Amino acid sequence: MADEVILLSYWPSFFGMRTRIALEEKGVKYEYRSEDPWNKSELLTRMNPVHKTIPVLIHNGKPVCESLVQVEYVDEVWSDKAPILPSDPYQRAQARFWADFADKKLYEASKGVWMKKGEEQEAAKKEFIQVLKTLESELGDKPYFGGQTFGYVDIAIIGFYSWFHTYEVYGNFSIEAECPRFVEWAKRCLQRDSVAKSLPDPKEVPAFAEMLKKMFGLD
Ligand code: GS8
Repeated sequence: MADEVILLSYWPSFFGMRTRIALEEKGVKYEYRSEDPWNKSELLTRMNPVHKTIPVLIHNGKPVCESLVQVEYVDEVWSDKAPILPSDPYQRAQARFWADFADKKLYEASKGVWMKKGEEQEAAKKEFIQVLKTLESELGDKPYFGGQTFGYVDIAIIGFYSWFHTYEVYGNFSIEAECPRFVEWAKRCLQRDSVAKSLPDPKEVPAFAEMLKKMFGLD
């Protein structure tokens, strides 16, 4: 029986982009179902009863929650091609460390860049650039975070790039001027079909961010 794979996600979600990229890398056919995370469907709350967040990957009726868990799951189930995590246990541990760093540091700092104002925003911008510089130094001269091939850490981080234009619009700064090597890496990743297909047009994100700010009463 063919696998039934459904992804509940939402176009501007960089978490959802991770799972899409992983599925595309593996060439897995899947049904994409757009879910509004702020107006949750019965299916979403049933499939992710703990967090009720997107993305949710549903494989033959069974849900897998949390984007990084989904990427690892996809890698393990469709293990015959395009490995995502390194096979060496130490390298694998390092890859998980940097993906976790992206969630804890990059995501947190990025929020302040477009959601805050004044001094808080300036502090968030500084922190955000600092985090990118830390990532640049981890990348070093390698084409991808894992070395010569596109992999787990690249997948964990690249979706944030689709929001850079939005951060720049709100933060009134140039990320490329501060972190050119990070942007070079992002452009390299975008040359892959799996990434190009999964990331939205950055020019469409500011209007979405504006709508979110209104919804959260931040303006
Ligand atoms: C984060 C998912 C998340 O925040 C993951 O899957 O990696 N750690 C999780 N999803 C958001 C939308 S994307 O920003 C979401 O579903 N929010 C709705 C809510 O919090 O109720």
